[in-house]
Amino acid sequence: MAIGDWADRADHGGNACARRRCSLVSHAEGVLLLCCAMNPTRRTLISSIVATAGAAALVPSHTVATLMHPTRTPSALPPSIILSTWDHGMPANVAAAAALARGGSALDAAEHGVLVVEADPTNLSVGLGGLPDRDGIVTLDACIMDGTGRAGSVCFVQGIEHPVSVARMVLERTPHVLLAGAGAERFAREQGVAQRANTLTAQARAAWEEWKKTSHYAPVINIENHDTIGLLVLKGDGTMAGSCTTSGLAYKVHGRVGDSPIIGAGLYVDEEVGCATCTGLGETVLRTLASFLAVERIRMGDTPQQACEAAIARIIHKHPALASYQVGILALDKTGRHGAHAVTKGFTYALSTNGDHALHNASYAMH
Ligand code: SD4
Repeated sequence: MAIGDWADRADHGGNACARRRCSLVSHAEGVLLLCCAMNPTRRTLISSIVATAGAAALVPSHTVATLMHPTRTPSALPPSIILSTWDHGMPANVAAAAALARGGSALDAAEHGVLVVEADPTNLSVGLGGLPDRDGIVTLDACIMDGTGRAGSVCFVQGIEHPVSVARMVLERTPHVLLAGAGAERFAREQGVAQRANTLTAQARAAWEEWKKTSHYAPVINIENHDTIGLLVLKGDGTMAGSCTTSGLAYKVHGRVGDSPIIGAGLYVDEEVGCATCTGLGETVLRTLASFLAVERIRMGDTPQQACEAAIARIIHKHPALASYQVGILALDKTGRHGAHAVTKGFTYALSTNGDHALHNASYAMH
């Protein structure tokens, strides 16, 4: 598939292109094209594209919010904030900001941001380019949630290019929260989503073949393999949403589902308080419901940073025998303050404030 096709599908979720109605799409596509050609220098390249897009392309989201809510004055509005995991958070944030700038909702931004990463065939831990399970099969997990508590998830799905969009369909078109496996795939097909043959990319196949030589299971998650994308949005009107999407742990047991599609584990959003998302070794996050824990800590008075540190401390406390693993957590409160913390060094996150995008290193507990 041509890079342009990937970019087009990413920005429009596989639906008909609406670019003629949108003057900002070309900027988002610039990032998408770059994203699809990731290489060792991509951080520098992304930064420069992001800077260009951020400075020149994006209408400040408080302007959009003001247009949509004319009774509020700009000075009364919190800034629009987008927070997401790892280096691939940069192009995701740019796409999410573009969705807000087009007048989209926080939920639109949460979906459109991560579509970029799902569509990147070179990404080894998100989307159909991801590393497979032990049997050589890529299975995907994703969820999306808005600030009022509406949530949708899919897990253990195959051949679906944009599981986050199917998760959104679960949210908007069913009375349920979570659909799994073949049932989720059938639901997606019924909603008009094309299911593709679930073949490995050449890159993923080569890695799997190499792994099979030893079949050594070592869930090392760090900047080198980029990991899951979780993305949090606070729109200028105070509404919130989040999304989380992954191919899960490489070489997992077939059928394994991680934290990413589980509401409260990989993602939790409550716009009365704040939101949080996790990345890393999902079993530790499932056992502690770390995203829910962080949001509840904010509810009890923690800053987002304190909440992230408390969640990571709980994970470490509950896993004393576990050596050499990584979990990163991000949190955002309703006033726009953010937090980021990890078990060990190396967790990066992208922070965007009113169209100004920057990559940061999170603090970490184990030195
Ligand atoms: C999971 N938290 O499935 C996710 C992250 C992951 O490779 O494993 N990424 O546990």
